[in-house]
Amino acid sequence: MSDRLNDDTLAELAGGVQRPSYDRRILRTGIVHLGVGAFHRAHQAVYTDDVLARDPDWGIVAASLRSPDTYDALQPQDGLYTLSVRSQGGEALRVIGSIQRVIVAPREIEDLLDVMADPQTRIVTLTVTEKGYCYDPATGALNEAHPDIVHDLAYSMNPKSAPGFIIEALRRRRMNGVAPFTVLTCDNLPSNGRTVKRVLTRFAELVDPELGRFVADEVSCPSTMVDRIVPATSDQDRERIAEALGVTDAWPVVTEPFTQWVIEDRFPQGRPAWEAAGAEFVSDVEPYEHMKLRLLNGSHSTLAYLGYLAGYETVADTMADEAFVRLIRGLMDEEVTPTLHMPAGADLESYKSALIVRFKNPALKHRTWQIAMDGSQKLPQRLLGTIRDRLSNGASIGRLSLGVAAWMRYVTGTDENGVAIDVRDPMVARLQEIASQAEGSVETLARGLFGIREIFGDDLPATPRFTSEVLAHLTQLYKLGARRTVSEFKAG
Ligand code: CS2
Repeated sequence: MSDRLNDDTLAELAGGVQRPSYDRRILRTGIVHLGVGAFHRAHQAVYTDDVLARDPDWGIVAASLRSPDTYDALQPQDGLYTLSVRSQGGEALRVIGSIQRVIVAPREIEDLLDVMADPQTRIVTLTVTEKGYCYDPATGALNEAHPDIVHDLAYSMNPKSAPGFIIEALRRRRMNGVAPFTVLTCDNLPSNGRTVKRVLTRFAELVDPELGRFVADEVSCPSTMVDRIVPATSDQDRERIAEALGVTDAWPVVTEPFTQWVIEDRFPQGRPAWEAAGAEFVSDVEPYEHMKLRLLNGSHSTLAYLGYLAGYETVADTMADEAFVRLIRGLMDEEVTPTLHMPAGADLESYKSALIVRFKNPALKHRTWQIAMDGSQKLPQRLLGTIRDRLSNGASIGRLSLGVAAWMRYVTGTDENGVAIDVRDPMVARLQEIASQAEGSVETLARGLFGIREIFGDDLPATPRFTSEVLAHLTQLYKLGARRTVSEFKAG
């Protein structure tokens, strides 16, 4: 077996592999990151790696809030890992050095709170996925009945959830007279900064009303739009990358050439010069966020449910079917674009054309099953917000409602051949209870799922144009299957 990637073997790496251009030993920790998954390592950690040579104050301590897997892979590597950028044109490898240390939160609670409370830490970034915020997807308010929130309010010094860690760390900073860090969410939530601020303020209020006022008045939560497609790493990726490096990397991350980060510039304690790495600082992220969530993620979820049901393993496989390309292009051009209000100079046409190319990238094995996860948390901002805008203008929702119907068909947990689907969703028990109670009636199934207020709110289930279109598509999906439904799709 070859050596492991780490500070000692860095110098031995095969030629052509880019490596940190700065001295890692002099880094100081300026950022704590919560949720050290592949996305963070292919996005914010890379932007930060780009600026450390000029400013060593922004090293990252990254925490997993649940599993020790990333720690186990990265700790023996001194936090180093490989970023593989893949396209049809080939693969470029780069070793990223910005993560100084990985912490497994459940077993090192005090360590994590210490570093979060340290005055040197000035930003806490997050990629904990939609469900990690413990909020109600339909209203964006803290879900006070969430088991982790109930736990964290009862034992606030021993938190489990992201809001629990942040508020306890802010409480300690306030007690010590240390200014609060900036909270920078990098998840695909609607109005992500505002949502996080709302969730944190409410949580703090429940701990102590004065702390609530402090969070409301003093803590900055800029909104961000983050974009880079990062599929789960496979064993094949690991083998290919080890071969190319000449050393073993237990957990490289694989991504596409495209990357984008749009951030509201509200960092009272300072920030890295991420613009030097290509980040865009703006005063209002919302138009970019709508563009990205509705065009990219809305298409992604639609492709994931329909593609999975049609028997396609990856997004690229799905996009090799021209009928799906037509559907997605129509979804973007005719149903999403009219709902967007972009600042002058934004080029939606090139963004959409680039999206089609990105989805088709055959070098990325982005499984439809992966994107299909957690639909209950994703549907509102990816499809339902657009549907509401369209309905209020009396405009068509044919493709958007087909996406919703495909989600309904998918979460029943049985595919078109009668084979079980491994549905991953925080609401999976409720979804499958509804499916089993429907006893084969498509109408009862749809009615049951529309009744989930946390997803559909009170308005959509009471809007016959919406419910009847979804039901018609769902009926079609059962009758014809996903492939024929897509190939025979006609805009109404
Ligand atoms: C995907 C996103 O898994 C998913 O739900 O839609 O992770 C998507 O790849 C990123 O948002 C792209 O920026």
